[in-house]
Amino acid sequence: MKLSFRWYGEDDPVSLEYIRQIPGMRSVVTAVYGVSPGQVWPEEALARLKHQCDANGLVFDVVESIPVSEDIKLGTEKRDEHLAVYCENIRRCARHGVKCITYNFMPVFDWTRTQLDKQAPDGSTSLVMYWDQLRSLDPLTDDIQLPGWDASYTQQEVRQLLCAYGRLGEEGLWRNLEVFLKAVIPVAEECGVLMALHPDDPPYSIFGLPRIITCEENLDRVLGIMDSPSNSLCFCTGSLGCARSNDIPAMVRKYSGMGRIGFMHMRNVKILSDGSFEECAHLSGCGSLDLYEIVKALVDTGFDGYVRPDHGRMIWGETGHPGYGLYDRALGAAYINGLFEACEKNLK
Ligand SMILES: [Mn+2]
Repeated sequence: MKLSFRWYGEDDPVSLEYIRQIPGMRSVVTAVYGVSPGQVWPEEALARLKHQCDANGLVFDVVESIPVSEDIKLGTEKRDEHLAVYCENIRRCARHGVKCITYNFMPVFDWTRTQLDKQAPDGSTSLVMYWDQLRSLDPLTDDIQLPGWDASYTQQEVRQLLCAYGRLGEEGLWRNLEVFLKAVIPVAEECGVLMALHPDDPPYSIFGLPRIITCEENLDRVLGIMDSPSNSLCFCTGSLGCARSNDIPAMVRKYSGMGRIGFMHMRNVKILSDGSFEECAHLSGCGSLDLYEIVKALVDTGFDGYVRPDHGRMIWGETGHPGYGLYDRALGAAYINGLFEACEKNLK
């Protein structure tokens, strides 16, 4: 496996100088920020990222993410133009050494949480999603702003998007995903890039929006649309793991065995009795997921893709991007290293 770490660029309080000190760290996962979906990424910005990583002995070869515009997801009249830009961005990333590009196909909102700094008994804080907080909200009538949501939309725009996706429905979203994959996967193949689709977080409908990257049946369907190694998964254990019905170690074993996982996001999550969830430390004993069984499934199937510790808690007084501090993600990386070393030595 290739150990990697997400970096939000020069504004990230976590520096590359610190990231390189994590044992076994190889790759930087980043993106060109400040460019809207549907616009090309300047070559100079990509060259700069590569240079910054090189200067720190790290490899810039994973992008997270190139966002997919709502026009592509909705299939508006701007779709073809945005698809052409998307393909151009794949080519540009590849020219600067990128091998894996993450994206998601979630309508309107990225990940959904109700609080970003919920304090645990040990004093650490983490992201949580509590149904009793979410149920009381209705984006069609209330002016709500949840953490993680794109603040650039006005409430009126959010309502229009919600209505448009309501009309589109799940099958409409599937059709638009198919159009997207058929346009970008051949370009990715040509460039030697893996497109890694991140699951919906959490993997079920929120506010009636269609969500399709949610479960084994639907992941099978995605991979079947284009039977190409470039049509791969970013398997996020914490996102898929918020639904008890997803058997995460079994799914990892299956898709890694098929050679269809380009990128692993590894984190743990604690599912509560009403289906709410709390992000927690990576250690299996701290949450609902068995990280040992997940790593064992990867090692048994000869996984050679990218792995990164996903969201960490905020500990030791650190502040910064919620979920993306240095300390707890570094602890996660060390734990992941240990699990891989043990599983690999056991195999021999
Ligand atoms: Mn993830």
